[in-house]
Amino acid sequence: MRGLLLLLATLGHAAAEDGLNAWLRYAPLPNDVRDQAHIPSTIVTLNSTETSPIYVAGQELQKGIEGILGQTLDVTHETSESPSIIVGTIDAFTAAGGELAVPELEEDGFWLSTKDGAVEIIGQNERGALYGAFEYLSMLAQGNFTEVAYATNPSAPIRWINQWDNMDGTIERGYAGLSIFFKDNLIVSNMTRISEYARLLASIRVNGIVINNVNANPVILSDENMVRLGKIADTMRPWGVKVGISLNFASPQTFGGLSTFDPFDERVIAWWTDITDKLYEHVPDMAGYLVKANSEGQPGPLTYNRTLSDGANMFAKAVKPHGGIVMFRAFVYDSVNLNENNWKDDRANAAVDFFRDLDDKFDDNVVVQIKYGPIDFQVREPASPLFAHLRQTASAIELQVAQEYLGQQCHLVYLPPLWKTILDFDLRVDGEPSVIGTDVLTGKRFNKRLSGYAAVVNVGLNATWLGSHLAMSNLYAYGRVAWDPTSDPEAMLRDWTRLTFGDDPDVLDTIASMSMESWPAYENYTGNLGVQTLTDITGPHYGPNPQSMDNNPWGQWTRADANGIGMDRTVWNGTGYAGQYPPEVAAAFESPDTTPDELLLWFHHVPWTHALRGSGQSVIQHFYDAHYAGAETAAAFPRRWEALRGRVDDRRFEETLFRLEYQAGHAIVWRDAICDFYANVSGVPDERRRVGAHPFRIEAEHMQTTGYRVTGTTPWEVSSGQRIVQTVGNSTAAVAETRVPEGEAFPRGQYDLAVAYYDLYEGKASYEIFLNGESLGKWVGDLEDRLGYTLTRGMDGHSATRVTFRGVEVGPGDVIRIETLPQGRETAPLDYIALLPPGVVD
Ligand SMILES: *[C@@H]1O[C@H](CO)[C@@H](O)[C@H](O)[C@H]1NC(C)=O
Ligand SMILES: *[C@@H]1O[C@H](CO)[C@@H](O)[C@H](O)[C@H]1NC(C)=O
Ligand SMILES: *[C@@H]1O[C@H](CO)[C@@H](O)[C@H](O)[C@H]1NC(C)=O
Ligand SMILES: *[C@@H]1O[C@H](CO)[C@@H](O)[C@H](O)[C@H]1NC(C)=O
Ligand SMILES: *[C@@H]1O[C@H](CO)[C@@H](O)[C@H](O)[C@H]1NC(C)=O
Ligand SMILES: *[C@@H]1O[C@H](CO)[C@@H](O)[C@H](O)[C@H]1NC(C)=O
Ligand SMILES: *[C@@H]1O[C@H](CO)[C@@H](O)[C@H](O)[C@H]1NC(C)=O
Ligand SMILES: *[C@@H]1O[C@H](CO)[C@@H](O)[C@H](O)[C@H]1NC(C)=O
Ligand SMILES: CC(=O)N[C@H]1CO[C@H](CO)[C@@H](O)[C@@H]1O
Repeated sequence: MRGLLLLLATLGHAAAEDGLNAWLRYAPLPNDVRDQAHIPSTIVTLNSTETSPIYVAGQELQKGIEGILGQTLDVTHETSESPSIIVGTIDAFTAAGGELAVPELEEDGFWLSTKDGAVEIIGQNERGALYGAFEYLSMLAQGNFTEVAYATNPSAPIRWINQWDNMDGTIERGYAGLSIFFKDNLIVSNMTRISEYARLLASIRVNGIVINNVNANPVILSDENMVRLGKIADTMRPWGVKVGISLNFASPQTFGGLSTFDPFDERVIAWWTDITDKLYEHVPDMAGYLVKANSEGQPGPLTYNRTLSDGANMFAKAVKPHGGIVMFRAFVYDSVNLNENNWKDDRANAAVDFFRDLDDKFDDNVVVQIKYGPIDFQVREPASPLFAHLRQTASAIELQVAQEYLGQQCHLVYLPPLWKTILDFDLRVDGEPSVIGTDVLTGKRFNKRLSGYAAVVNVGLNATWLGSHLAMSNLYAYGRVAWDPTSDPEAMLRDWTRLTFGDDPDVLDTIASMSMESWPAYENYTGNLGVQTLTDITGPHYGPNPQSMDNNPWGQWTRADANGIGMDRTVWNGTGYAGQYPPEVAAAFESPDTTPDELLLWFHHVPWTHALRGSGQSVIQHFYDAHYAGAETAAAFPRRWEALRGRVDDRRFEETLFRLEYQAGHAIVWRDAICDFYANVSGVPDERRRVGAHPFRIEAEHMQTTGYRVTGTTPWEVSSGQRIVQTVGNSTAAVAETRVPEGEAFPRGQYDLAVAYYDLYEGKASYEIFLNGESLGKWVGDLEDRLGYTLTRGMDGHSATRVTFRGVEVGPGDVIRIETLPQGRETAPLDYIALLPPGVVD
């Protein structure tokens, strides 16, 4: 019995640190800190209905205070004379006889006061009061017992999440397991994870969620799914989160059996009205619809020669009587007819071209949802100029917490510094301040009632939600940024870290500094100077594949050739895109002399030797230097994390270490691929002679092998020396062996021994490495189980990876031997081994 109890206790502890509670762990504060807390002994919630966010706030406060301070507070619903933590709406507070000199609260805003021994958490509405309770708990969890009294209001009314979950349970750009919402074309019936997700969203003040993919399957409109959607809404409503859905424009035809989906056809209008009315019977407070139309093969109104606004307004009219809104995506472009041979063709022009003349055509409950940049979630883009053109139409920005193009949560990339480049950007509309975050998205600049934020989020069934513990800072920060776009990225990160890992100063500093460097490092080792991410744009958008950018109609061109690189987007000689900005901004982007270096290649086609404004260095030398610097930064991440051993619970420590090690290896794959590729294209060698020179590597194709044959990769630049080996058969063991060269190259000493190989899915090859006959370690090609990125079947920039054995004693004449066993499609492909002296990253 004792044994069992002990076991249960251990399990309980372990479960608490699997990541599921994210930043809402309510971990106990140290006793000396606890002792400083003086809080009231009762919680009064001014609503006793169990589904009320006020009631939920009371439960959450009770649970949180119990965890953080070890005090069990009673929850009542009646005010009393003794000091209490009181939670309610302004109306309920006043009705209960409370007096409050509160600055004006807007929808969802709240007042928090901890003065005079009492705590007042008063919301403009029930949702606001719940947000206030989470704010108070966040302070307590961080040991912050300062007396405060302040009101806070959201920057914008729309603070939504877009899930790209498919009805079959997969997730488009999902890297953390299957959907928490769908399975087998049905909405799930188990609401546990959905409720937990709503709790997380409430704590970051997200008030709406669209649960299904914008590439929408109309089966979400089936009778059974409507009933189940009602259950999701009931589950999320107590957390103040409204539910919406993505629609497929062709549903009247493909799902409803009509002969058309023309938005002007009476039958089509009646069909949508009927569907909408039914949906609102199940979800009376449904947030509304999200629509991707006439984009990347999706149907839309253009099929019938109707305008995009005609299409959007059809939905707007259907939801209007119910108070719903329509989020209509501006991500419309022609992905078929763009021709790179035409110097003037430009996908970046599309959104403004499509929407500019429609500004006075949208109904007032349509919100045009605009991706932060004109292309698609690239590592660096200028702010979308469409924000300057929609003066009468409500608009929202589309950000990304999912890391498509940005390392798929297998690379640490903290995104708020990227968002900040957009939100702080001043469009200077009519020569007046028009900062995207504080002026445009607040609705103030153009006097809009509706405006705000949507973020694509890919939480899945994985206990970590996003597949990576550290990636959760992006979700946390998203909510805070939508509430206040001036939020400081590092301050948010530090709050998140204290809540997620506790307040050990070394843990705080390490996570803060690594995260703050992570996006600059990622930009360094992927695509620089505004050339875009340089990933495989026709494939999974993950590893390097610079040549995939050009010679196709997708319009993510680099125009790289022997003479130069970059898109000429000037008005005088290029695609004219720069001219889509208001005059002051357009003038700056028109010339390379006034374009910021980080966007140089976005706006200009320049010779490889073009000197940057900042460093005076050439474009190509900057590519080389940035890639080496970025890979070096990433190489330091696992070492820095390693120094926290024992200060972070084991499970989260090991899972994070594993990802950071992987990232360090993949950053070198990126570095070498991009440097080798552009050295070849430009013909300009690296001044510092690093590119193509790898004195510490021994290529697999130069090793003595049995059962292996020499092959290559696609693209060529993701292999060192352009050659690899893979096993001859799928089931027979193979060996690659080498002798460490005699002479000066590798004096006897400690080395990090790295092995570069390829990890495909549909197979798990096994490897064992020996030094002078003694095993150093084994591994299996099982990244498909351990990382969530989009897997591939080839030897390419996605499957290229490394393992590293640290501090191995090696000297001239030693024999290094790798024994492998292929499995399935995984033919134990090997690229090279590297013997790295301390401090060398290669
Ligand atoms: C209590 O909460 C319920 C559910 O949110 C709500 O409908 C009701 O109006 C609330 N009552 C008061 C007095 O605020
Ligand atoms: C404590 O929390 C308040 C309210 O969020 C904040 O203004 C203050 O900076 C925090 N104090 C510390 C030391 O973090
Ligand atoms: C519902 O899901 C939760 C969380 O995944 C799980 O723990 C629970 O067992 C499930 N309940 C049922 C009835 O399957
Ligand atoms: C749309 O207009 C074009 C030319 O304006 C015409 O050729 C085409 O038939 C029209 N399509 C429909 C579906 O009306
Ligand atoms: C979460 O994902 C990781 C890697 O993708 C995997 O190792 C782990 O088993 C997953 N855990 C759960 C609970 O799904
Ligand atoms: C102007 O555009 C042409 C292509 O139309 C291009 O070949 C040329 O290099 C550009 N001139 C400059 C100075 O960028
Ligand atoms: C990125 O590259 C630049 C240019 O080489 C370098 O100055 C900077 O330190 C690098 N930053 C990171 C975080 O790698
Ligand atoms: C063996 O590997 C090759 C690729 O090298 C693959 O095409 C083939 O399907 C594999 N066979 C099996 C049984 O997995
Ligand atoms: C491996 C590779 O693609 N090498 C290319 C380098 O560039 C020349 C042209 O300058 C090509 O002919 C090679 O194929």
